[in-house]
Amino acid sequence: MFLVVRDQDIKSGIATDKYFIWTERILREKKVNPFVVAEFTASRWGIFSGLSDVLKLMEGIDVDIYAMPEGTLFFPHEPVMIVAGRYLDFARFETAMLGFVCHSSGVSTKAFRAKLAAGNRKVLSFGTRRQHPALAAMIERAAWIAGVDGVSNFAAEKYLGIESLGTMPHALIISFRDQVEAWKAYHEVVDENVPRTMLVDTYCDEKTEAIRAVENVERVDAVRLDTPGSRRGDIRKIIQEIRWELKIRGKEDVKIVLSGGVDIEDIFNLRDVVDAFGVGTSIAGAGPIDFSMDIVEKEGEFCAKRGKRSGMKQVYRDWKTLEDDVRLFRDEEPEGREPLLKKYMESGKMIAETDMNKSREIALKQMEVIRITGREEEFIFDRI
Ligand code: PCP
Repeated sequence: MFLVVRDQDIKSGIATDKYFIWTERILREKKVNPFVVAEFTASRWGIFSGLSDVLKLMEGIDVDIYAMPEGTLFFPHEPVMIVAGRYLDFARFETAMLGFVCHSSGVSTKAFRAKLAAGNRKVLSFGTRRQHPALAAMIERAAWIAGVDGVSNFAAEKYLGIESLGTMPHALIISFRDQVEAWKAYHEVVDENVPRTMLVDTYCDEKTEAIRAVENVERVDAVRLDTPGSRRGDIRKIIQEIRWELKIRGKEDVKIVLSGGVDIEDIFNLRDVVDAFGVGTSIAGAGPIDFSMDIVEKEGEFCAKRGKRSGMKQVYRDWKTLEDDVRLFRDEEPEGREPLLKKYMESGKMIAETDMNKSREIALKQMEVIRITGREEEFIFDRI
């Protein structure tokens, strides 16, 4: 019904670049089909994700796949994934494999930066509405892996098994015409375990509405300010004012949620006054990581195009510093470091599973090391 390439067409390999169709034909006709090792690298750092879809795509195809677990921080030129097999068996899948990891890793990397920028404050993924709805589960999964505290798309419950969350739209307030009526109705109807986060910027000044909310509704857990960009005032001052008014009314426990055009800099600059950030476009609309797939060995011999390093490689990490040592796969392991690339597929059979919650733990652990080693701002502001 919708203009989406179907699963079976991706799986059969028609969602590919035309030049692979010609390449297959030429190689077949000339009976050339070398055993190759191809690696996926980018010239920037990021958080790797999208592997689970690559494995589903390649299942049943006679290749071996090694990869960093999703959620792993990678640095420029490090292989995040390696595919080994007869070239003709996987040539046409380069486009889809790259699409899966480039897009997902782009979202994960931006979400990781947002979460790092927020310090101990929360980041919520609010942005699936900025992308094609067919991608909602992929986007929420990529953001979740990178450590966001919650996702808003309801489909995440069905597709990912994680609870979705949210507050209320302006449409609810406008439907009632009166904020207080809408807030009260929300409190009455919505499940008890859902935080009462009242949207306080529909008709009046945010401060005025926040006061009306706590003075008129039985339970208010948080207030949400959704239009910081369109206010002429200084949003920091507005938030501080709201905090003061809540405090003198004995409501200092009421949290403040900020959403609407929130980007990395806003999160970093306002994390001392905001409790949670609802982030849409900045995360969901993140640009892709420009991974490329390059052949680095052919029939057991080193080879690579110019600008790329030949040879199948392993990445060894020092988890205390996040420093990596890249060596040939066949070379000796350095001491005290963990090899990051693990074997996930052997001759088309999955031999290891991906797990988005374990991946999230990996991402959060790296965030902690970045904080401890004082490198926060390097990553937040993308200065690696
Ligand atoms: C949406 C929602 C989120 C916004 C988008 C996040 O606002 O309330 O806070 O997306 P962004 O980071 O790309 O701005 P609206 O579209 O104004 O919808 P509503 O008023 O119904 O909340």
